[in-house]
Amino acid sequence: MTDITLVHGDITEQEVDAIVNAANSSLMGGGGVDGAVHRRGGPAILDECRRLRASRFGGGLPTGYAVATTAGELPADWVIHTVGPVYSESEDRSALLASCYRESLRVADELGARTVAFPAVSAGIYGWPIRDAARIAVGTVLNTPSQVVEARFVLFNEDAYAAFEQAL
Ligand code: AR6
Repeated sequence: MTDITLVHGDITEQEVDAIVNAANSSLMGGGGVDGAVHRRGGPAILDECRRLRASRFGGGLPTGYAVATTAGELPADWVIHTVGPVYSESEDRSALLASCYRESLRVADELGARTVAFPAVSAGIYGWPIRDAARIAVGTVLNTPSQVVEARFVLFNEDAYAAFEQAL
């Protein structure tokens, strides 16, 4: 049974077994959470991402998938990179967003991670409305069996925190 907790803050500072990165399919870094993860985690993360691109994910990590690397200099042991869908008004992509959480928990189980911190995947640069993103995030984690004992949603601002509180 996974306990869901909500905190205000910066995901890169979390002392958990694994943090989830809201990456893009290149795995080569970007802004938002991804920028902070690579900036604070140091070059070891990008080195491993490059190796993943050269081996398993030549075409990039597909949307809805997740893959782990070292967390470099971050307090966590691992970073689980997942690629959220860009929000679309004309197409329902919520199954892909749910897949990000399900796959991240699956990878966490493979690693033996028991505490995992998540950002609000897709709710920043990828434009997902926060209330809907929160509903999908909380609902999927609650409905996905795993060995993770704490799924901690780390919310960067007041709106995001309120949306997750309501979803919970
Ligand atoms: N800690 C916790 N939450 C954060 C942090 C942080 N340090 N920084 C931002 N947020 P985003 P996406 C919140 O844009 O929408 C990158 O360029 C933010 O307020 O990081 O999935 C990637 O390379 C928002 O609520 O991820 C991709 O190209 C949430 O985290 C693209 O952005 C997610 O915002 C992915 O966009």
